Order: sequence, then structure tokens, then C-alpha cells
Amino acid sequence: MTQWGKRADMVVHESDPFNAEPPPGALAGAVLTGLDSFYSRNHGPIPDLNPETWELVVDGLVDTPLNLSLGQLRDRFVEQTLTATMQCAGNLRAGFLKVRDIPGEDPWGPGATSTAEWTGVRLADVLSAAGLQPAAAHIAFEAPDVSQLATPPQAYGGSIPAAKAMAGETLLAWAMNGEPLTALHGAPLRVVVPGWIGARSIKWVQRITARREPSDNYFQATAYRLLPPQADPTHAGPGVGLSLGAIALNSAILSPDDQAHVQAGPLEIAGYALAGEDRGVARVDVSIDGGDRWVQAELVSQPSAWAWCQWRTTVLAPPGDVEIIARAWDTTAAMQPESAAQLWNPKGYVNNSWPRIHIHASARIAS
Ligand SMILES: Nc1nc2c(c(=O)[nH]1)N[C@H]1C(S)=C(S)[C@@H](COP(=O)(O)O)O[C@H]1N2
Ligand SMILES: [Mo]
Repeated sequence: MTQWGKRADMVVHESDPFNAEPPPGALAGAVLTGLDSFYSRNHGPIPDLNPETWELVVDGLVDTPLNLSLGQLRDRFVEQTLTATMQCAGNLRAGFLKVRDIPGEDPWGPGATSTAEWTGVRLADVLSAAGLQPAAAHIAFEAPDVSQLATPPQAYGGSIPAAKAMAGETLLAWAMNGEPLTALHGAPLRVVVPGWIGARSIKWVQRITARREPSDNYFQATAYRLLPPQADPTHAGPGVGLSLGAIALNSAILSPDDQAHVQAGPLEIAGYALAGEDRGVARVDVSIDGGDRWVQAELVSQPSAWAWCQWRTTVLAPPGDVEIIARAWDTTAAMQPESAAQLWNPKGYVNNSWPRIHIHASARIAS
């Protein structure tokens, strides 16, 4: 049996806590990621919650604090379904490790990114029912999974600004690709914050608190912050560096595999691009000559403003070692930064530099 029902070729970075991503090729070409392939990122043990007794508390700066069972949540609010991509801030950290080591963090490839159709209710509807007060600037989430990686050890949590919480796309979801949420992905209920780093999509959410300030949970105040290159992450306390929220424009090459042996000649290249909050993917370029000439890839599908754009193109691979580079542009005409070295940071977040893979093409044998 594979762990947690995942595919046999899942790249497992850690078993306890479970941290795993699908091989890149498994993500190529498909809008939705199957539940057996969807990456999983955990900071502690996976809670096994009883949906019958589980309750969601909504409190803080609200007129009417709420206690809601799963049944009440389904009955009182209008069901919503949205296709959205989840992406970990550590996606593509592996590219940073070629620049400089990052101790204690997993070397994620491009697979810490997956897309599902999420079903649940709007967080905005629940907050409105509770009577969100004007002073509430941040909405904090609490979960029961206690992480030994936090200083001090504590349950996972985080927050988003009230404006994002009240935006229609932010959901409290109980289903993924039409199936009930699994324990691994946050059953019975998780937050889904489309366009924002995965860390804010709190799984197993049990308390939602409206506050004046962001959550002071370790994973909001100290982790998931972009530190300057010289900073020592073991000594950076709360509030140091940039708090990560909205996703930065990024892309990945999913097929062929890095280091693949292929035949020279026409070669299909496929990948994803993700623009994040408020933007769409406008163009993806591919180069096989170090960036002298670029061909525009075909944008295959972008199922919603909150999902990745799958792209593909065919190049003529010359015999020998070939580097394939991609770069995405968004609807504000901004383009991804070129080099990982410029972006390297001590925790290895947000590597949105141009993706590069190397292949070896062998000359075709004349027949
Ligand atoms: N309670 C809880 N929620 C969590 C986490 C966690 O460890 N505990 N990890 C976060 C991170 S960093 C990411 S990237 C996503 C991953 O969601 P997934 O495991 O469903 O892919 O969940 C987020 N929500
Ligand atoms: Mo993450």
C-alpha cells in the first residue's frame, strides 16, 4: 500500500510528517490533479477528526459568535464550487539548492503545485452571518495539528486580511474533485485561499477569529516569511522579513523529465504557469538556445482565474545536450525573473525564476 492512497511513484520528501509531491510528468496536460497525485504538505501529525462531533467556532470581532456543525454549515449557506490551484511557497526550492544549501527544508520540485475543484461555502457568507465588525482587519484560522517544528511547538495556524476573506473566491471546503475531503487534505473542513500561498489554506480548521492584527501563530509570524539573503533563519524572530501572501507569477516545465534521454527532432514540451492573485497568464515562451530565440507556447487551458494555465509547444531538439528554458508573462505584462541566484533566500521560498531542464538528444538513426 502506498502512504495515504498516493500513487506509487510519489516523491516522498518526509514520511513523518508526510510531505510528498507527484513526479512532474504526472501533472502535465491535466487541468485537475487526481487525489492520488495531489501534493501534500504537513507540519505535524494528520488529525483524524470525527465529522459527527466536529464543530467550527467563529469568534473575535463579530457581533454574533457562531458554533456550526458540518450539517449546519451545509444547510445555512449556499454551496459553491471553484477550480483553484494550491501551491506551496516552497515549490521549486530544489532550484535554490544549486545556488546555496538550505538546511532543514525539503527540496521540492515543481510538484508542490496541484489543482482541484473545491466544494464548500464562501468564507464571506459565514463571516457575514456572524456580523463581521469594521475593526476586523484580519481573519485568523486555528487547526489541531501540533507541530514540533514551530518555536515553541504549537498547533498550525495563520491568517489572511479581511478583504481576502470577504472575497468570493475564498472557501471553506469539504470536498475536492467531487469527493469528500480526505483526512490528509484537511477533513472535515479546510480553508481554500485561491491565489495565495498554500500555507494560508488551513486544513482541519476548527476556529476562525476576526482580529485587528494578523495571527501570531508561528507559521504566520515567523515562518513563511521571505528573509534577506544574509539573515540567519534560526534567529529570525516574529515579524522579520516579508510576510508571504499572494502568489508571484511562476511556471514549470513538466515534460520531458529533467535529464531525460530523447531522440533529436520534434519534441513536445509541456508545463504549467500560474499568475496568482488578480492576474492571468498572458504568454509563455520557450527557448532551446539559452534565451536567444523564444517560441510562444500554446496556452492549452486556464479553467478559472484561480487555476494554473497548462501550456505546451513542440521544438526541434538538436542532437546533444540541450537546455530548455521557459518564462511566463502575466496580464500586467510582467515577466518572471531570470535567475534563481537573484532570488535565493534562507528558507527557500518563492523560486519563481525561469524554469530550466536539461535533456540529452541522440541523433536519429537513418533507416
Ligand atoms: N492545519 C494545517 N494546515 C495546513 C498545513 C499544515 O501543516 N497544517 N500546511 C499548509 C501548507 S504549507 C500547504 S502548502 C497546504 C498543503 O495542502 P495539501 O496538503 O492539501 O496539499 O496546506 C496548508 N495547510
Ligand atoms: Mo506550503
